[in-house]
Amino acid sequence: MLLSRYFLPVLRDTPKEAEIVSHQLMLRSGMIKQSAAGIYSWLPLGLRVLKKIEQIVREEQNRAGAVEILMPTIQSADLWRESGRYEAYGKEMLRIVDRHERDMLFGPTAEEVVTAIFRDSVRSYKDLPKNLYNIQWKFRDEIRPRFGVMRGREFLMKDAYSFDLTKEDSRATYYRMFAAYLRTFARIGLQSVPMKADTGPIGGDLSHEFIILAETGESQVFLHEDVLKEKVPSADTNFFGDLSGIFEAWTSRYAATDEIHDNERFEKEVPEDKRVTARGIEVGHIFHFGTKYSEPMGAKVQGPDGQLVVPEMGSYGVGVSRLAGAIIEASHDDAGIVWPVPVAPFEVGLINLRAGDAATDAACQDLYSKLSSAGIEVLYDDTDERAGGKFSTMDLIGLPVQLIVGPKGVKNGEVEVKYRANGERETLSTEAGLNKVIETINSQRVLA
Ligand code: 5CA
Repeated sequence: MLLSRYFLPVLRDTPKEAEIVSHQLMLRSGMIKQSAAGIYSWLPLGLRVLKKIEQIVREEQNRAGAVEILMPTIQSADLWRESGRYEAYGKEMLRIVDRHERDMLFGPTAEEVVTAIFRDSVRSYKDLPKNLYNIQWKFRDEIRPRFGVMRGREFLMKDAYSFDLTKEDSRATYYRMFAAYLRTFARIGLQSVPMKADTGPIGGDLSHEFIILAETGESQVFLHEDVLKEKVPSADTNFFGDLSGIFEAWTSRYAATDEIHDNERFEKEVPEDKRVTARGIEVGHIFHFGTKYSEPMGAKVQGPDGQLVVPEMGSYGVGVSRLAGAIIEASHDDAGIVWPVPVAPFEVGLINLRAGDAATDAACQDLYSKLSSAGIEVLYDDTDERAGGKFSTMDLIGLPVQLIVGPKGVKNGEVEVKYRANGERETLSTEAGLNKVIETINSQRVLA
């Protein structure tokens, strides 16, 4: 992509309305634009990040046997009357009346819609288990939308819903989603910690939040330091085998948010030098709630002995748009964002220090096409802005590697490579620089 053709409305000053660094940097780097309180447009740079997060979430859901669908944003109130949640959900639900005076709503979650899909099309235990997910916009009329996309009113969520024949099977599904979440956040470049949680309006007997540690997090968290050393399941894990060992390993030590924190237990179970108190951001939340929706909504399948069985359910959410902010909270410096390669909007920023100079233009064009042919995503700053402005924009938008090309270097057959994460720079021959950039990006793209 040529910067001269791109739409990158960067701001030099920090917008006053933004309280936390991710919100400030998302506005400054032209990723998002507020449209109304808690409602944002995603501009090109932000949209690329959002799509990358979405794709990683999707790949890990698919790996764990979940099947993608797409449910509507607008739902019928009648479905929610069947589950008994229409009145209970309260003011966070945006209620709409259509032209025929029918009560509709903008979905804050989709347990009812998916249970209705299931009940009308699955009849036999032989069709179980099923796990259906979608990545769709949700609306919750939060009383205090704040922190940009971290607590929005409209936000993108991945929500999966599982149906199993027995409690035992649905536990196994819960563990599978648990393991998938560990991989998902690790692939995004984040260290997540699962913590036992309250179930709130979703309900159920078993629930975990996945928390990213960051100073600006909304929750206070308490944990045993060694939880941070647990290993994430590798790609060759058999996701359809017994995953209870992974679950046990990650949940055997103390880890809780302030909502359910028990200080006496914390001090009893965790040696003093292992106690970590920090702030965290909830990026995922999983629930195991049995027949809370399947029962009242009449979802049943024929069991092996001919009797009707009400399936056991769970639901599993990831805050896809919130993650864009959470990554920035976890990865930035004074100059701007520092994107992990797997979610970077572009992988390489190519900087032409003398746009208009024929030799420099030709060298940049050559590097641009070679990187592109190697499958690297490049944002090429071909504008005639001064060098200082180019450097600060590149640092602000946080692309992992910068390739800097000026007339002097071109004469000597050299380029400069800068690594955004540690600020290191090196001057290499053009060919060595090109290979180094390709190697660096490829080595950081995927988690084994
Ligand atoms: N039905 C369940 C699971 S699919 C559910 O709705 N869970 S939830 O309420 O915990 O939301 C799932 C995830 O969405 C949260 O972990 C959080 O990351 C994200 N989320 C929730 N509310 C907001 C919000 N107002 N803004 C941005 N993200 C949000």
